[in-house]
Amino acid sequence: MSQQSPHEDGRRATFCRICESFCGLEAEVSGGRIRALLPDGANPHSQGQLCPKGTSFLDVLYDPDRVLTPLRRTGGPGEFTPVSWDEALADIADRLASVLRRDGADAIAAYLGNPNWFGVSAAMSSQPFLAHFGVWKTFSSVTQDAAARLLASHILYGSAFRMPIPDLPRCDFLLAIGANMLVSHGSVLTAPLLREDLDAIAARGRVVVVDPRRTETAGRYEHIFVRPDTDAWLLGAMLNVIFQEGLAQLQGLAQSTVGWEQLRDAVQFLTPDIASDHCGIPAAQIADLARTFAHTPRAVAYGRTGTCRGRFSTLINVFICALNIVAGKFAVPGGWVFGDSPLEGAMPFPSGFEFRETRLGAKPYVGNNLPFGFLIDDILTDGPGRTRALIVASGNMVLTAPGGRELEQALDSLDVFVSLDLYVTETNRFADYILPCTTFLEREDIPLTGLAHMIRPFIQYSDKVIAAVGEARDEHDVWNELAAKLHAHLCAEIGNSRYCHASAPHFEPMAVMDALLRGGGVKVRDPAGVEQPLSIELLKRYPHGLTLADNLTCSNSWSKISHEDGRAHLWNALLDPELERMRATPVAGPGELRLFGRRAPLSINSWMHNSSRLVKSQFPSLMMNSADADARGILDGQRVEVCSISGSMQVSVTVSDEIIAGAVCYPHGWGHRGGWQRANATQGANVNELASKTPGDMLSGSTLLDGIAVTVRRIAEESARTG
Ligand SMILES: Nc1nc2c(c(=O)[nH]1)N[C@H]1C(S)=C(S)[C@@H](COP(=O)(O)OP(=O)(O)OC[C@H]3O[C@@H](n4cnc5c(=O)[nH]c(N)nc54)[C@H](O)[C@@H]3O)O[C@H]1N2
Ligand SMILES: Nc1nc2c(c(=O)[nH]1)N[C@H]1C(S)=C(S)[C@@H](COP(=O)(O)OP(=O)(O)OC[C@H]3O[C@@H](n4cnc5c(=O)[nH]c(N)nc54)[C@H](O)[C@@H]3O)O[C@H]1N2
Ligand code: SF4
Ligand SMILES: [Mo]
Repeated sequence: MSQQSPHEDGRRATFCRICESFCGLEAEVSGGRIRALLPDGANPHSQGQLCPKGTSFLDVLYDPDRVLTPLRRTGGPGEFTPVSWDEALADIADRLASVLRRDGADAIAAYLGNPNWFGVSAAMSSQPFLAHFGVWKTFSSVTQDAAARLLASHILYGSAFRMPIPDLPRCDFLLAIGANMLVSHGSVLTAPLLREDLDAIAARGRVVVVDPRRTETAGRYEHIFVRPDTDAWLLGAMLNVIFQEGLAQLQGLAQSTVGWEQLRDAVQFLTPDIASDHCGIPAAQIADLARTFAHTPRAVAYGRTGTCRGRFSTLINVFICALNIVAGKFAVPGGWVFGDSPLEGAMPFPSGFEFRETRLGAKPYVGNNLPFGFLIDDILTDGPGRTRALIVASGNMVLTAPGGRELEQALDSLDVFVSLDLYVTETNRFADYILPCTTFLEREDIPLTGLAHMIRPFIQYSDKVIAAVGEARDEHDVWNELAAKLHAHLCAEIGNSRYCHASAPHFEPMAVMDALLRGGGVKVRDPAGVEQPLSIELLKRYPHGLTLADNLTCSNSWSKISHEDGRAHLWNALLDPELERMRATPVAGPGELRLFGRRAPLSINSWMHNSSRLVKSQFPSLMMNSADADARGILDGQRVEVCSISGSMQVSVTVSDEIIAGAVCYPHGWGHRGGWQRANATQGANVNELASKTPGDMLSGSTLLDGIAVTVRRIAEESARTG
């Protein structure tokens, strides 16, 4: 079956790129418009699985509030006038050129938001542009969701870009820490049939969820309540029990790792009793969990964002990997393994971590990301080398990152601020230009970010389903044109190869992708049964996608370690001060409240709240345990003020024993006041105004988002504002 071309009527196979599941979609096209988005039952990977965000994406594609021409700021924040692409790009190029002439690349910063990683066009072209002009002040959503995980990978495996995944199809015991997999649909994990996979594990074994809230995932399986930001104690104590009770795989550790004795000594003080005081889990349960984990042959510990945004996130992520390795669950079926990406052979895996000297001191630089707070300070602090120009690609930091009003002030003070987006957002309302980009339905792609994290190796190519709506352009076209106006041509440097003008005269990310696939070393059979290297051409012959293997190899994970000695490093001197800091941390006192986040099935971070069918049933509220509500005289539904050292918000309360006492919980991505009218009309506050720009985990620079110390007090009805 051959691929149809854009505009052709009929049913078109493609895939969703909102989250990491990359579910197969079928688009019904007539007259050049998509009339419906349906689950693709013929997609062998997702087999008809699709969540309501996928089917509702037409609300974004044809949103009357979507930006469809370049906009130039002509007044206060949010006041824009349409301009032509030529005019916009010429003026942006002039302004960037004068910043470069005057202050050099130090004065330019970039923020790449979450959707940037969900498409070949953006992911493969933003870096070449920034690298060409020497822009190193790069920031992203990673500081808000995974920097600690990347740093742990650098420490253990020698590359921040190597992240293991749990081999769920063959595992009998899943310990999920700080991950709400049934709502998020998995992160650093591509498994569109996740519910089926978890149900199957629970049927043959156990799924144990460690979370301060009885989430949708915890409620369906086994749940252990933990106090926010205390997993380091739980995991350290589990490791200690495993070492103390002779459950560690010492022979394997001696052969294939270094630093395991240091790890063993480091956690020696962490008895289950001490851990229990901190995390609130009974000591006997901690010890039992450690024993069961070690004794189950096919077990795996997996953590996600709830382990990446506290004060000890690097330590926690090292402990999770170490738990798997020490108990012999690494590189085995059902355990903790590296995925089998078809790009593997063509991709380099550099260390991805250093302390970078900046004019405001040394900062961790994790996977090319600086701590977000540094961006704010760097813009607002006078002196040579200060950031004067900012390019944001698919990011909405005012609602997703820390900084609050100070961030807004910084954004409004820039000489040049350009945003590539679909909407006028809370962030780019301060921009000089908004450049309208295509959505995933208007561009060709492969599930790039998912390839290394698929529990069942799979790949799919989708052409654009329809031509770009309005004047929207693919990200790579924007970067290309901007580069051309600055008399530059983009090239991608990948490993020792340089891909310039992959299809001259224009830098074509998909042509680079094709070269990488061909060079990746994976061979597959074409529909006629002839073995061929993987290529885009070949993938076009499988419109619903191609299964590359039924299972992961697993045993090859040791060979994917990037350290020169080929071993996993279970300890690093960087962790010594972290451990000391942990030892000096007191147990949470009575009456203390820690704020953490939650996701909703019908939301995706900050940007699908303009879809009526998705938001009409969503009423964000502060979840609070009844004991904490009673102690403060707060009733269900009442309005409260929540204060941290960084800011405050007024919200309504849901009293619920779904949440542990001593904590409160509020979703992020609300408090809209951009150009999205339906979103602006939603209730809800911007929880990130309570987040500090000073990192919680100094080592990785991660933002403290889960475990923010807050106070909550009831506000008199008459002074309650909506929001
Ligand atoms: N308190 C708290 N804060 C959090 C979190 C939390 O749990 N709690 N979660 C964090 C996490 S995990 C993340 S990943 C970050 C996300 O943080 P960001 O990446 O900063 O924000 P998003 O909400 O994903 O917004 C993405 C922007 O991209 C635009 N966009 C969508 N698709 C496209 C596209 O195809 N092209 C272009 N050019 N633009 C597009 C949207 O309109 C939106 O403005 O938020 C983080 N912030
Ligand atoms: N529906 C929906 N799906 C999404 C997104 C979305 O916004 N909406 N966002 C996407 C993105 S960008 C990402 S990164 C992924 C995230 O994927 P996940 O990490 O699986 O999703 P979260 O809901 O953030 O899960 C984090 C869990 O950690 C818990 N938690 C908070 N603090 C702690 C703690 O200190 N210890 C422990 N053990 N748990 C804690 C929270 O209660 C929450 O249940 O989801 C993706 N998928
Ligand atoms: S689970 Fe994720 S990829 Fe699948 S339809 Fe929903 S948003 Fe799209
Ligand atoms: Mo994320």
